[in-house]
Amino acid sequence: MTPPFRIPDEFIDRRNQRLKPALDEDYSYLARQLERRGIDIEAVTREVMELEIAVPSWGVGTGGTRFARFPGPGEPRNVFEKLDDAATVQSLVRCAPAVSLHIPWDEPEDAAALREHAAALGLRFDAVNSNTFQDQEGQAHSYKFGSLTHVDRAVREQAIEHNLHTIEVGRALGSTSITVWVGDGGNFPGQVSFRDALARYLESLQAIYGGLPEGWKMYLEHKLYEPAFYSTVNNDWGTSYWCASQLGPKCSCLVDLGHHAPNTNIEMIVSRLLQFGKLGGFHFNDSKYGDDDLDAGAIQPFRLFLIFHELVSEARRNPMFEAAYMLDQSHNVTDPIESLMTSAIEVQRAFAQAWLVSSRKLEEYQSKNDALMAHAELKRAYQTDVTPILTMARMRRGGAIDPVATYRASKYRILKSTERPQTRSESAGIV
Ligand SMILES: [Mn+2]
Repeated sequence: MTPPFRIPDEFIDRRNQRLKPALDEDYSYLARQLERRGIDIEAVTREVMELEIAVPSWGVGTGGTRFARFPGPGEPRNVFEKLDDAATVQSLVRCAPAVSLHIPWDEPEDAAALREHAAALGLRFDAVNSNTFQDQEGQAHSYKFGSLTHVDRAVREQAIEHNLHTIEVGRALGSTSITVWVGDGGNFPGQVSFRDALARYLESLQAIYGGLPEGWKMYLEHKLYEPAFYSTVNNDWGTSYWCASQLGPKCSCLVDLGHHAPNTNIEMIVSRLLQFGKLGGFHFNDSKYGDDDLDAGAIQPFRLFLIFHELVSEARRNPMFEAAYMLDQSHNVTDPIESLMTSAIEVQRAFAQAWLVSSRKLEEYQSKNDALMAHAELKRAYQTDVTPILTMARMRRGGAIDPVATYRASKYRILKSTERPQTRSESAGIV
């Protein structure tokens, strides 16, 4: 059997050679501009080269809405092929070396073989995600009315058991964290006791927390609505913070940008969680109205920058600070590989821009109540085109100067549509 097609490194190199003179020119011009502002471009480029953004296994397939899913050609048919696509993203952008799996969607029959496959592709496993928001075949109890917070103890125990199983799968794959999100909630006022459901949620989480292996972390993901439309159990960052605090030091909060009401000040939530030592990670995406799962930076790039301003400020205060960054998007009208690459670069962009803020100047303006100049300091960083920094970081890592153009020129998708002829409808949704 012919091995699956991979984009050869030489192909990337060859295309880079043509674009490199222009990149060098743009990079040195930006270096001179930044030097005038007292910024060493190389220091920023090094930071960008260190940033890692995990790719979700469900992100390499075409997503869908509540109405329909339109599968694309050559979609991965199993978890091995999902890793192949994630490796393609990584080979071109070189900032996405980890994959986040969803159990049971990605339940491996042979974890050792999957781990080996990932290692051969230069990938590792990020947080594993447990799924108790849909029923699986052969399952004894239904999650229709909840899982970890269900009124029936037997259902809760089944959901806890699934989380412990997810941890076991993660452990076999070399993962060191689990993200828990539940769809539990109510559609009608009166349907669910807010207080009792939260108490049950915490009790179930305590059982999962107790099963965390040494060195593992647990992330709680909150969401204000959907699939429950009136109330959810872990509905906001305050509830998430309270639960994470009750559980202990291994547990922290995960912020999915789409899981807030419109106009919520997400950067301020990020600041609060950082201040309280409970910011664990992110699911990056973008939205206009709700949990739209649009591509990161597509709608509100300034907000993404402001979020990274908080994160970079923390990294400057505490060099040991780290957070788990992951994309969580649904790709309905684009090639998922192209969207993942573009989004990873948008996350890098906001990160690099944030490093251009002078904390000294900002603090000085703040201390003088100079609102206009304080804001201008942020705006100057945000309005700087950092593309040459991102491109240089990517090229130095062996990635493509122009990832999307290189990907298209490689004919990867066309070749995959021949290699992967069957299209199987798969239930992957928005999480
Ligand atoms: Mn999410």
